[in-house]
Amino acid sequence: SHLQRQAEPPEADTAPWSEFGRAMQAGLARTPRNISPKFFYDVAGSQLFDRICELPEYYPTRTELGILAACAGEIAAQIGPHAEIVEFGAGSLTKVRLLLDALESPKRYLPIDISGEHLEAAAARLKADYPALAVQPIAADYTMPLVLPAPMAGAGRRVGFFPGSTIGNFEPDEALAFLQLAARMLRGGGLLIGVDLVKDPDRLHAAYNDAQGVTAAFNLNLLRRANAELSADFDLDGFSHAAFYNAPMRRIEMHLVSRRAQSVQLRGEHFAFEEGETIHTEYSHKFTVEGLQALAVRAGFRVGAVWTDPERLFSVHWLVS
Ligand code: AVI
Repeated sequence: SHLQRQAEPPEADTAPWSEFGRAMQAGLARTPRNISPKFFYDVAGSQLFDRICELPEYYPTRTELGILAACAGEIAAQIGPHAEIVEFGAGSLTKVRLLLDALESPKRYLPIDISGEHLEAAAARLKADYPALAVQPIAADYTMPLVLPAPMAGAGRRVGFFPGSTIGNFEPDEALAFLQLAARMLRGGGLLIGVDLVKDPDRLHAAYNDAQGVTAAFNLNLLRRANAELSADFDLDGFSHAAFYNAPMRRIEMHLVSRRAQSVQLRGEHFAFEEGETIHTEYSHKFTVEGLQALAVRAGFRVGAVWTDPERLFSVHWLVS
């Protein structure tokens, strides 16, 4: 309203920041510099991620889909009839379709995603293909506690679905906190979670350093986003993509490396970079089957079945809550 507009601060640079703006400013002020990988996923970043999933070097997506397709019957038998599926960060609806097709009369699908508009559209398409299924999208940040709707009459188990090894993008303490939250939310049911496995470092390196440079574009898109949304002045040619496997920590690390000494402006504040100085943008932790199971037990789950591909690149775990 007019009144609200008058009450706004007169200077643009004292207006409230978006969450991305606050995170970027705080991340640049920190030593070493970093920012959460959740900010990769604006529209352009989500499209780049979809392209990553198709790359020959990026094995996780197609390997997980292969496991879900091959083991759908066994997975459905663990879950049982009339289940309610809660998906955390419902990106690709291809994966949940494999699950829904195998389940015996699934009752309801509750996809949770922070990007509400995208979610509504995806949910509408799914609803059209599964007329007997209740589809109820929830626009929320699934890393925060949230109250799920009460189970429907006659519903079977409430089952969480967290594919893609997204858990690997959390810091270890965040991963534990997420699993604890999920265990509480899914009491009496379980969690079906996809987790990338420790493997040959060359294979891992290639998956995050693809020949076409899509992963590099995905990483650098963060700076393009900061320029577009926050009026920052990052020179996109002044930074390069770096991704490497940190073997002792069992994780891929992605960074943006300053190619020269330079200064970057964000809302009137200047941030000096030395040549070679980095912004850390992502961890992608890799697990052993036993390591993931130990973490799940600490979070309050009981370990159920685990399915892997013949090469043991990727794993899908049934965790009972
Ligand atoms: C979404 N997440 C599990 C991906 C991963 O492999 O950690 C994101 C990604 N980053 C670079 N390539 C893909």
